[in-house]
Amino acid sequence: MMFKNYSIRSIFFLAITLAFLACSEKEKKRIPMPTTDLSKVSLIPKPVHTIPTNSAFALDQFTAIYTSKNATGFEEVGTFLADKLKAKTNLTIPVNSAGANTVERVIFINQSDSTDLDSPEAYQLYINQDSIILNANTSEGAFRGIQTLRQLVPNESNDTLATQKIWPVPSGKIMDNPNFAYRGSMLDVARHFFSVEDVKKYIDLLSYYKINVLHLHLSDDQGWRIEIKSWPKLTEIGGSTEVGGEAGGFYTQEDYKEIVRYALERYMTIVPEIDMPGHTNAASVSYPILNGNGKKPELYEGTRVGFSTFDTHKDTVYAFIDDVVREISEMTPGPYFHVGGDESHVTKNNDYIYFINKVEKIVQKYGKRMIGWDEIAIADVDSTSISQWWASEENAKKAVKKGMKVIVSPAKKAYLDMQYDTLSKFGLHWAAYIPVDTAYIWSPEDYGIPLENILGVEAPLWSETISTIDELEYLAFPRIIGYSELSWSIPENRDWEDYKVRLADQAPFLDRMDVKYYPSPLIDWKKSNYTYDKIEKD
Ligand code: TNX
Repeated sequence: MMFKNYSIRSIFFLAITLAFLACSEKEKKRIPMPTTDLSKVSLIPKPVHTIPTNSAFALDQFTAIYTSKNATGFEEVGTFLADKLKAKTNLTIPVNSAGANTVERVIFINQSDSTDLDSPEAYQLYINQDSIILNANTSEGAFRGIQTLRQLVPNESNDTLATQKIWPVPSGKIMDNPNFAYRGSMLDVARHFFSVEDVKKYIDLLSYYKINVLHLHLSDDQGWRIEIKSWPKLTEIGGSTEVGGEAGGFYTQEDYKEIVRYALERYMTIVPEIDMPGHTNAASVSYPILNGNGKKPELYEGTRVGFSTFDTHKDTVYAFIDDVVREISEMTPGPYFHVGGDESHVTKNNDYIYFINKVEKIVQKYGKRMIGWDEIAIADVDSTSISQWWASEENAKKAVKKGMKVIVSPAKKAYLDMQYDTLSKFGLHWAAYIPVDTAYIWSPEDYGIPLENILGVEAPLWSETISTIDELEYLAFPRIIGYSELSWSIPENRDWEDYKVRLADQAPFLDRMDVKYYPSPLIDWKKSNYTYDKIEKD
């Protein structure tokens, strides 16, 4: 029964494992395991199916990781897991080491060819007393699977079971795959700049919850944040300011590539956004020829929106956009380029339509799919372009009519920059106050957008009111954890009462990662008795 879904290759692989384990049988003493319940572990996002078998795998110093040979990316996934287990437990677990004769238990990360795992991110976890087998058809699926495994490892060892420290991993079977392919967060690095280190920390936290897209809002009225070699003043001038008159900043192309590389290592796609034709003051101050609002552009450090626009009729503007899209696309392996398109209040309607039509062609010329805020659906956009619905239901309907996919980001529910309540230290409240329960209790499926048009969910974090990583974390956590579940887990597996207990159990992880989350009074946070040295980050 347990092995019903195994492919021939998996069975062969398993046979080798069992033979290997049998060899070490002599020295092996089976450690009595506590009774467990895999279905009660606080996993977020909740997997599709969980079947407990009430025993445990004894993770300890005699455990080793093996991965499928010649399967691209699998060994790296194994090494990633070993690093994270080291940070959590201080165990040094070898990966694919030959002749480790002290090994008593194994974690196999196995490339399967099972048709049950047809979505690229699907995985199955079989946790037995002596082995954990993680099956996935792709290394991406294996990567999602090891996030589940990380969450299954207890925060503390059980020191009464044997002479060595043991982390009992509850046994059973998990079968899982995502509800939506696009599970994103957006970070506005334009209103306030965030360093490469800050962005990496955010990426690492997001990937633990299986979020697979980070959308970077790289330009706005207050700042231009990405080096463009053919237009150097964008960062020299446009990158020098931010909201509130602080120093600004920008990513060099090397910085951006490093962010992309770090994200890719976590199977996360970076979506670059250059917001236009509005929200372009920083570009127009750098190169006034781009400006279309009839005024002399000046550096801007306030928070008003909707006053800037490119001149949509100048060839130079499109030559400029061609260069920008080309340079950024060359550094971006992901399939998307976000052109913004929101709140262009001083661009005439016809000019806006003309502009988006032309920019879509440029994006396609460089092999990318265009994403834009919901307003872009009023232009003659292609069905391959994507609308990010944040405000207007009418625009969302137009997008669906055009056969476009939609990213669901309703400001009233999914905006991470909205305050939790009237006492919140940071954030705005123009759309709503969004306490932790409101952020979770809604369904992307229930907004009248046909299921086949929903690409996924994204939670944007605008940065008018935040300028440090601590402030970023205060607004993003814990709400982003809920959005991960809204985009990964099926509706039947989403329930606030159940979720809030699982969320409470995230506290030890968040504390270990030094995340300054908002300790919402709606959650009975698990007290963290984390004692292990904080030097190494999980
Ligand atoms: C609206 S949402 C904006 C942003 C602001 C945000 C503040 C959207 C597409 N545009 O320019 O930063 O509100 O919440």
